[in-house]
Amino acid sequence: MPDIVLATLNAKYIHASFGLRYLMANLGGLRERACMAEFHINQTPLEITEAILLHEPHIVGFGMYIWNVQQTTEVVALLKRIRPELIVILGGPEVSYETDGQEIVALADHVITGEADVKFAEVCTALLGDAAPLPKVIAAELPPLDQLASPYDFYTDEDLAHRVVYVEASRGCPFTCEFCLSSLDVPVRAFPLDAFLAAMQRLLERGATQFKFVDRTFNLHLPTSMGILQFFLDRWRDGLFLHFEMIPDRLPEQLRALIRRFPPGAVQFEVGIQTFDDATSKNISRRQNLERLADNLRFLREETGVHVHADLIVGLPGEGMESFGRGFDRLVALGPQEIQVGMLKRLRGTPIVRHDAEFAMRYAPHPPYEILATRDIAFPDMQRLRRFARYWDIVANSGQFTTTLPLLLQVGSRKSEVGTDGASDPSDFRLPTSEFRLPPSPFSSFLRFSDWLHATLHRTHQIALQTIAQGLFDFLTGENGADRATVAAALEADWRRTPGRETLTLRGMPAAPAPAKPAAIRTARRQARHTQAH
Ligand code: B12
Ligand code: SF4
Repeated sequence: MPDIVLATLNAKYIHASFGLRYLMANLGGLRERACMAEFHINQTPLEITEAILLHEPHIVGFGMYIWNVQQTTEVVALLKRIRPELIVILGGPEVSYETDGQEIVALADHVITGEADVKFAEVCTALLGDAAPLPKVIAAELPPLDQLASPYDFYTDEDLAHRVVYVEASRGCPFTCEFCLSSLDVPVRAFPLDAFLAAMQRLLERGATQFKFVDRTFNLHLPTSMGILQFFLDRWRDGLFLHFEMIPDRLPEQLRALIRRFPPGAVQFEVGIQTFDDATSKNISRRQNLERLADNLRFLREETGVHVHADLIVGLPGEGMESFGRGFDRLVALGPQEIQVGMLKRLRGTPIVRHDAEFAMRYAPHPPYEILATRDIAFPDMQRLRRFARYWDIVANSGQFTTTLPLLLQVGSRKSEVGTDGASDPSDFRLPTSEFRLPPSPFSSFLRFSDWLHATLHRTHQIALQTIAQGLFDFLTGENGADRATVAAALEADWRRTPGRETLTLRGMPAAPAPAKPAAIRTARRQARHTQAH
């Protein structure tokens, strides 16, 4: 039986815990006395507790993140009730700052803050030997990356076949965005590139196809970014998929030339933009060159097959509904395949708290500590934007309605502005007051749809795609007075893009004939749907 169990609750089964694999790899002589136990947040605390206790460990280490702190607190409470002598060690970003007052910290024996790759082994050695008692909170020094044992062999064949494989060529971020935990991770440190690429080679040989880089800013150091891209390009095979996080205003010509050479949909860039408002950028200490950003996004969309996933944040200090809307419209015009609208979260340790008083920032007290209201966005409007984000994900980011979406976003499409074809009457839906301040634009058009959809369905989750299609039809033809045949044809085209589907039936339209011969069924990936549409 292992003396040490390294456990964590992942956000979903498909996400393997990278942090635990580092700790396992660097346990040295204790490695044979340890095992990993990964769970996901939808498993019950009792089931998790039972599985951990089956190992009869002396020490359990938990990887703590914003997505698992509530459930892990229950697990630790159960473990301590059943086996009070069990030593519980916590680590990870959620317990690396503001440890005072956290329920789970009170329940645990030790907390190791920061990068614990090496420190965890040291602490376990001390606890399993007869060293002097250790303090409750132990700070890990930054580990020397060139001396760390590689974690990649701890991805099993099952991980490689069914889960996202996380990899990293560097740690830390030189930027100081106040909402982000990585702003505290200075300085930037790189893993030796040759050893890193050798590890990637082994993963490729073992059949890995999906590589998700967790480097905060992939395009920070040009020779390294180019070395990595060239490495994968030289070994390219069908089915490979690479994901990188990048800063949007740095894409020199040498990097552009390499990026152009990847096949469509094979590379995804997550581009953090967060806000287009200068004053807001200043408030959160984020520097970006908006002109270069626009030029780079245009390049990526027009000259490459890269899937661009751009992030905006709702609720930043100083950003109101209108300025957020203007930013959203600028981004829509730049045409990324996905716009991730995220609600601001107050992450433990981040300096954004300095704005709490001036901007009346109100965050939920429980994880994920989402913004509820600010000086510039009252709670009812924040709720509208939260729903906007959710519906945008379902309708736009999903890639399911790429033909219909432009009909919804086109400016000047309201019934009052373009007249009506005399179709169904609008429901008793009323526009919320702040709507009247917003000029017609993709943002205000989608916000109207989002308000209407919520007033009609009263929910934002568990909505069948057929229900969304009907909602789009009813809104566009009823509220916007669009031509019924045009909308039905667009929805039909979207529907048929996924082969093998039943015919789309829309209330208020005769059923369209089914296609003569269904095409072969392919894996329906979000990226693939966007690629087919553009
Ligand atoms: C992969 C990832 C995810 C995955 C989930 C992965 C999983 N296993 O389930 C997905 C994409 C789902 C995700 C989602 C979110 N994420 Co995320 N994510 C990451 C990311 C990019 C990589 C994590 C990683 O592997 N890092 C590399 C490893 C080596 O570092 P590490 O995990 O921190 O581990 C080290 C230490 O923490 C410590 N440690 C770890 N485990 C243990 C265990 C013990 C016992 C000890 C002693 C120490 C220890 O030692 C490790 C080695 O140095 C990080 C950013 C980053 N680059 O780290 C953000 C990050 C973890 N995510 C973050 C956030 C905010 C989110 C979201 C809320 C974002 C959003 N949507 O708004 C969501 C929440 C999801 C939900 N359901 O609620 C924050 C976390 C803040 C927090 N307090 O936890 C981070 C740090 C990003 C940031 N810069 O702000 N995320
Ligand atoms: S948001 Fe991105 S650029 Fe800013 S500190 Fe975080 S990781 Fe760095």
